[in-house]
Amino acid sequence: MKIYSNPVAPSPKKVLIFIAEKGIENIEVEDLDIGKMEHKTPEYKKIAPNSRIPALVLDDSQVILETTAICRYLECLYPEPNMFGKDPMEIAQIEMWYSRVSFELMLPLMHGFRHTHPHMSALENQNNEFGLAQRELAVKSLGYYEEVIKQKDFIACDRFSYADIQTVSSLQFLVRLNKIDLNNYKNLSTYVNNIAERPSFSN
Ligand SMILES: N[C@@H](CCC(=O)N[C@@H](CS)C(=O)NCC(=O)O)C(=O)O
Repeated sequence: MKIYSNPVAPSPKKVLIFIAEKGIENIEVEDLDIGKMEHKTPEYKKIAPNSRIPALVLDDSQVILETTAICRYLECLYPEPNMFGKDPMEIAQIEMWYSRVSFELMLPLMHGFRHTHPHMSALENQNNEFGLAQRELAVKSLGYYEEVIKQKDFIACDRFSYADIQTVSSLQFLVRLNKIDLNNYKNLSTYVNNIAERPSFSN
């Protein structure tokens, strides 16, 4: 199998963290330089028509796009350690927190970054006003999640799960790119720093 990735892009990074957590060793990584538009070449568009990374190419040439779809596929092939839930309540909690974090935190942070950051002008049809409004929403959400995480080590259940990969990746990358200082959020900083000590996050 081969994963198309990029060393600083958060979406493929989530898959690489997932692969490391699972200890999967048979996946080749090919980095694409987004700055040089290597993800928009006709060759890559044959693999990923939406010009996004990550993309997982199987040995029989089938392609899986979308970070979570790739991770779910790998979870089926490599069930341990479990990342998407072992019983109905865990499955529901992980899905619930994954979705809530995606919509309430990651998306406003992502739009805030993509619509206001000069580096994104080549990739996004930027609307500064929209970006600033999304950033404002993200700040509200950070205040909310600062309370949510207060008594918890993990976002969804009493162990590390896919929902933590989504949450910590969003907080590590996208908060900074919105010029927000995560140190102002003591509980979230502690949560992120603890999880970031896992070997899977150090690659
Ligand atoms: N929903 C997709 C999003 C993938 C995505 O947006 N990847 C970014 C890198 S983190 C990308 O390819 N950006 C290129 C662009 O915006 O042109 C997923 O979860 O995999």
